[in-house]
Amino acid sequence: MNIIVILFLVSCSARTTKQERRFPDDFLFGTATASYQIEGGWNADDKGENIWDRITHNNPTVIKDQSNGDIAADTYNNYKRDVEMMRELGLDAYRFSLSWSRILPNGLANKVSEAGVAFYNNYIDEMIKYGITPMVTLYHWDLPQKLQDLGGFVNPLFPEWYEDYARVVFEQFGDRVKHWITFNEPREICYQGYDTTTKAPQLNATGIGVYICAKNLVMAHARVYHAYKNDFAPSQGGVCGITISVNWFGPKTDSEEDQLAAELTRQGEWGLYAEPIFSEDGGFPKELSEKVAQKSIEQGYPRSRMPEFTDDEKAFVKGATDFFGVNHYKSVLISATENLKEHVVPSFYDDIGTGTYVPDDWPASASTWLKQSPDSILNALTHLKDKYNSPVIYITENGWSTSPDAGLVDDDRIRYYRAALESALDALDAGVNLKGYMAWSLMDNFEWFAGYTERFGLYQVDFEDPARTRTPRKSAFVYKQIINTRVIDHEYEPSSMTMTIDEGH
Ligand code: GBH
Repeated sequence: MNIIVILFLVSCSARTTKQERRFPDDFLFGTATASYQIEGGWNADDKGENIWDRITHNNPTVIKDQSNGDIAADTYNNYKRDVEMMRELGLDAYRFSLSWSRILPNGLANKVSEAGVAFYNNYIDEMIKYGITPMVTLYHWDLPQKLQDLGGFVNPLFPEWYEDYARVVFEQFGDRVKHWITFNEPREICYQGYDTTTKAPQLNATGIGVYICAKNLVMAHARVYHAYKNDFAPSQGGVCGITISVNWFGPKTDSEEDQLAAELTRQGEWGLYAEPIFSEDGGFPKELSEKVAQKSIEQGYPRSRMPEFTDDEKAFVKGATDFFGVNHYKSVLISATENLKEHVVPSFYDDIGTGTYVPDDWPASASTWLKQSPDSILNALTHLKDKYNSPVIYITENGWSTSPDAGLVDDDRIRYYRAALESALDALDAGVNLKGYMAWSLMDNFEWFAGYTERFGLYQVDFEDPARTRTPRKSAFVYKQIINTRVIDHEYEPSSMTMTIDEGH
């Protein structure tokens, strides 16, 4: 009798919590990857060289294990296996990026590669065949080298080149692809690539490069958005947005100066790219642009190092998006007075002038920059909701790294994903217009300057094996269960490590 009552109570309470916290049926669950990180085939057919081919070949010591993406996970030859993995997981959607120089070997649109287009047609068709929604990023960091030789993102013609490329892409793939993302992570393109040496093309134009790049990038995004809306969306019927890395930067204390410091940091880290597109006023973020203007004059520059948008440009860019793609990994606490570092003058971090702080007791991943942070997604997304009038949001990346020898039982990754998805549910409860979630990543891949020393995959990839065999980690089974049930069951343990494709996928 007693046992029956207890069993009844247990099953009842389990059911109510599950029913309270459910992801909607039309919520898009997926995984994300990027061309240079997985494809390989770096010189297949007539593909042109890009800036990651160039840096890894000419300057390999900047990569931690001196590796490159020449073969990577060899998706160029394994794309059917990739789609099989998507079906195993039961994904609704798959986010991947196109290699510009695979499609346009010269960067410019005078020549379209048949082989490059055929590869992406095959990949997309294979997804469509199994009901998986492709979400395509036009640019995830692999600029054609020929365009870099002309200055890349800081050449004033960049927005034109980018629109030419995008039009080719929409013409070729827009009949099947209905979710477009223009850029992945402008901050990493502009700050890391042009203001520092931490990403290709390592321009290191401190305090200058980031701002010129930011304006050109935002203008290029808007051109492509308008081209799509005017000339493709009416017949193709899709949506077009941008993905920005929005980690949470909260004040270390409640003091007014820490709050202002946190705001300045947010303006620099992601507001430079979000504000011109999503804000009411348009243009670069106010406090930061005033600060940079003032410092520039003090430093002897004839004008601000941060360019301005004309009124016409502001109007062109404002509202030029259908959604806000958010790559979110962590939180950082910001102080106006503590942990201030010496920075080169001029430079982006000298301009911002705030200190960062990460509590010691937040769990650490294999990446020095990544710690599991409480309420991180909730804080970031409710902030965007309040600031920008409830935009449609997709989380286009979120994930956790383990070390190469950590194997298949990745309980720390599972803990991270469960906490992140709880935080996403909190955001949904708070009224955030969140439509989907893409886990980074479907499989292990080339992790930029970290090479293959950090692994983000739900599937492990054996990079010693010419076949680049993929094997599901424990987290793959847990993610599959969440997608299938729309519920986060913290007790769930996979009964075996054998993956199958369920009916309907
Ligand atoms: C994403 O960036 C990228 O879109 C994706 O390609 C990448 O694989 C994934 O993260 C995992 O890293 O080395 O200390 O200078 C996330 C934001 C910003 C995280 C730059 C790594 C480098 C820190 N990234 N950061 S450091």
